[in-house]
Amino acid sequence: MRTIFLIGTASSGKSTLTSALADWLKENEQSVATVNLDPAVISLPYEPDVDVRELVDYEQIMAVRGVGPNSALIYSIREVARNVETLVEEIRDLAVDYVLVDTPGQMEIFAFRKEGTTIARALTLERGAITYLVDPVLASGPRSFAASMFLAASVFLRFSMPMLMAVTKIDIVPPRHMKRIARWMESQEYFEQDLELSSGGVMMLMAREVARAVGEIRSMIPYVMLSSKTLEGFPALHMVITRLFGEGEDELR
Ligand SMILES: Nc1nc2c(ncn2[C@@H]2O[C@H](COP(=O)(O)OP(=O)(O)OP(=O)(O)O)[C@@H](O)[C@H]2O)c(=O)[nH]1
Ligand SMILES: [Mg+2]
Repeated sequence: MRTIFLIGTASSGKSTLTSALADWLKENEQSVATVNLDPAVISLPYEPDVDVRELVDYEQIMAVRGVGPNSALIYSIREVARNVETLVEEIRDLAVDYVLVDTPGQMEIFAFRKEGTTIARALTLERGAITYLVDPVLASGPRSFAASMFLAASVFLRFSMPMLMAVTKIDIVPPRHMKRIARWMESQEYFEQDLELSSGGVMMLMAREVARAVGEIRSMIPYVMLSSKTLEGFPALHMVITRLFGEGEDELR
């Protein structure tokens, strides 16, 4: 059983990718279960097999405790962490090849709180990996690209788990922009040059160090570019996932 956690900033495409990847894996004769970990979500593009909304009532927490939406999310995730065994049992009973875990929209609530790592550890019944979604909309310039890479690195630091980056929505981003992102990913020199050109003052002095750090992050975390709408990049995604799980190049039956 391989558990894949889909983590990314709000609206980066986690739920859409969960849905599309589940369908893609099923078409390739793998058994798949989807898990919704977002207590506050109203509608999803897939029918989750395991749903955290059956464990916690986000609206009620908000009403009873008289707190706002983000605090209610924090209380909800605490409640989930306390009762995580229920989810574990449900997942174990499904006995599938792949478990896809769609995490909450408010990334920091899952990624930067101890409840998130507790839940991730518990839901990794055998092997686990993270697919970190990079929203190309939030990487439109060299500086925002660097910020996106640092965010990915902080998620990598939080969870001791193999991780890959998936740059999403390539069907709606202009090809010119996608090419720039690909070159920033591939060439530290090219990225440093662009970063210098887009920066002034202190940032310009830091460009070399920032580019070096981004290069290091890139060398530690593999990446793919994909679209959950056209499914472009899905075979590459599967190949990287397979490699992360240490199962050779291609183990589709
Ligand atoms: N064209 C296109 N749109 C996408 C793709 N992936 C996601 N979207 C759209 O982007 C929006 C956000 O996608 P979601 O899957 O809800 O993103 P999310 O990360 O689950 O969002 P939250 O859980 O609210 O943080 C939706 O309108 C999706 O239809 C893609 O690959 N291509
Ligand atoms: Mg979502």
